Amino acid sequence: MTSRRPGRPAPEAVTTVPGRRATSVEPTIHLPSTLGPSRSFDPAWCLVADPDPDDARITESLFCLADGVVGTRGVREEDPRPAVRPVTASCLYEPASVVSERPMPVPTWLALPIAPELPVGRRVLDLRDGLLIRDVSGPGGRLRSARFACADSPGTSVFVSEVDPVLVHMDLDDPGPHVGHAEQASPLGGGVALATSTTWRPSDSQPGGPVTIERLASYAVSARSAPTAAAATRLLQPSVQLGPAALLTRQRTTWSQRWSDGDVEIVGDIDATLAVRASLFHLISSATRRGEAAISARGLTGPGYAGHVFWDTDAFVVPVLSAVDPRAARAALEYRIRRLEPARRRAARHGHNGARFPWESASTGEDVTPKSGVDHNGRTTVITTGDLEEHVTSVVAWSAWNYACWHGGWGFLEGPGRPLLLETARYWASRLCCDREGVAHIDGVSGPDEYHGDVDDNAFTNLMARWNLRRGAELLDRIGTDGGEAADWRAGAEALADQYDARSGRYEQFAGYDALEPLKIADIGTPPINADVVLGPVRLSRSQIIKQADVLMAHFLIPDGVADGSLLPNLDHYLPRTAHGSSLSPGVHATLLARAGRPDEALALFRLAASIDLGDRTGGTAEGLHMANLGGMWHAVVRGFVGLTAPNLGDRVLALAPHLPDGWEEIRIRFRWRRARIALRCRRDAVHVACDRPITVTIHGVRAKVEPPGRWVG
Ligand code: IFM
Repeated sequence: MTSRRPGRPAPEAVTTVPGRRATSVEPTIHLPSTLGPSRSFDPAWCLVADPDPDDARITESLFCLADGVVGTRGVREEDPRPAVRPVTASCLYEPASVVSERPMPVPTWLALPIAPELPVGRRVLDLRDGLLIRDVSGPGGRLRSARFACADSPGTSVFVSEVDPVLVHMDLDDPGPHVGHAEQASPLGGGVALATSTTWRPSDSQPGGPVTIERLASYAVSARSAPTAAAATRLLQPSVQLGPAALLTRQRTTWSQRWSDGDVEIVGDIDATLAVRASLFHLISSATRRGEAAISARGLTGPGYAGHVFWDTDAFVVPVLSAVDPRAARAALEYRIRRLEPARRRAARHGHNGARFPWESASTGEDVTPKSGVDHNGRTTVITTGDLEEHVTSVVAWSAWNYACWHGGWGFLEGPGRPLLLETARYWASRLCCDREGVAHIDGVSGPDEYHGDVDDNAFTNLMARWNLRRGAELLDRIGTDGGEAADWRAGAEALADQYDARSGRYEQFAGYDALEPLKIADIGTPPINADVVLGPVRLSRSQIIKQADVLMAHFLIPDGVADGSLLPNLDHYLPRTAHGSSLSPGVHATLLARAGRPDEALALFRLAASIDLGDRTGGTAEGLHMANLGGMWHAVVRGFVGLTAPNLGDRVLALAPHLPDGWEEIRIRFRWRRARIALRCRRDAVHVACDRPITVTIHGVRAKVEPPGRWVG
């Protein structure tokens, strides 16, 4: 099998520091005066980009501002034709071929007739409230601008600038408001309408002084029917009445609440703090809280992977949202719930029961994985991932269960989440094949390691299917409408081959893996590396080099579903064979190394994860940020270094097992769990637990009850 988008080989040099934190920046950030006083620059909250024409598209991804409905890349406001379309709307696609869908082009709200002669200058993205600020002087004059995507009014964006009149290329005698409209419909039924209102006014105090330009824009977006311009205007009206300053006040309130519900700070490591905060910012920004959230592999930050939704969302993104923004997590699960019918049809087409979710999903819920691609030599290759990567189905079920453990409880699983558990279990029950000895197998799949396609008994796929069957049976027991299915599912789960060898404590990745050429990654280069480019697909598929965590994904997702004591033997076996050729990989390994009590090794992988987008480490950031990797950094800190485990349904104790690497004095995290808001400060010798309701925790197994407002434990 060939990998779909080989990309360029990763550079040799190892950067251990995220590349977008400036060390010397003026202590004050100047805003256009309409938006209030200047603010202080805080290196733990501010991403900075100096002008660099070579990486403009990378910065555009990193500076994308999104609100779950639309995302606007960090293009300069006056850029009439940026290389990548600047605006993306959630879950809005058009047909790309007979089988596929791609994001529908969306009209842009920017492209102002100002300052074409000015350089882009230094820009700061202030994560505290999602304000993108630009302050640039050139031979032609000066421009100060700020813009934001209204977090409490999704679809609406604000741009304000103060600019020398000579740079303004429009009739300044007519201050407006100038109203604009655009509409675009998708042949798939959905569409978008845009309304803008633009005003400009000369300086009151200084003749010939800077002109203030304000533009407000609202997008009405629907995946089902094309909205009218009137609908967009109705959305825009309240914002026009409030004006930019009041909208910014609301923006601050909304983001301050979001950060108080979910934050990460690492005392002693500003780079790590900034990396995780930037991750949280972009993850939270990519999800709507109403209806359904279609969170693609690149969120709303760029066109990579054609805007398709992968298992990345269910395994890496939804768990973060479950802990920091439960309504967004619920909306992401709703996206899967609303696509059960096509998943059922797909299972039926293959002669199975239940529901099989697609490897790549867009608006319809049919599988939209392309059937061919182009490799690094320009040759057309067959893409088989859509047929073979079946594990997405059990990971959707896992994501629903995990959400229930954090928030939804049995109520969610017995109600709207029920088919996500039961229909997937039904699929696996009919997908298993028993041999004469009564051992059940799953043949002809690809696990997460895409270097080895079409294998039998992939340990991860089988372990997840077993987990899915057991949890499905548990739910059937609870709702009491069984008819013998629960017993069948339990029997299937017990019969499944899992490739475990009790003597070595190791899972063989799939039947026959151990007999492959015993190459290690050090034999061919330094990860991250595109091993398919180095070895060629044929030799690669005959070697033990793997693209990303595969067996270890089971330890990552279902630690209670793998053999006791099997984490270390599998880490020590598979990590030296892993290319980290997928951005999903470093965060998983960082999490597991920290959990295994090896925090310094974990930190190296964490830094690799941080460099993937902040340093464009693998050359893919221009096409959008890697959502799974952003999630992976949160997992590494929260589930890895802090060692936080939310209890299973029915249990009520939060477990912590902190392991801090050298140089990290304290890890501070905030999250929500069930009805509580919790803040932890983890040091090597003690943990401060703050909460707004009584909770019970264990720290390295020692139990403590904590009453609000909290106390030191340990
Ligand atoms: O889902 C991933 C896959 O695991 C590896 N290739 C890229 C996909 C999208 O991020």
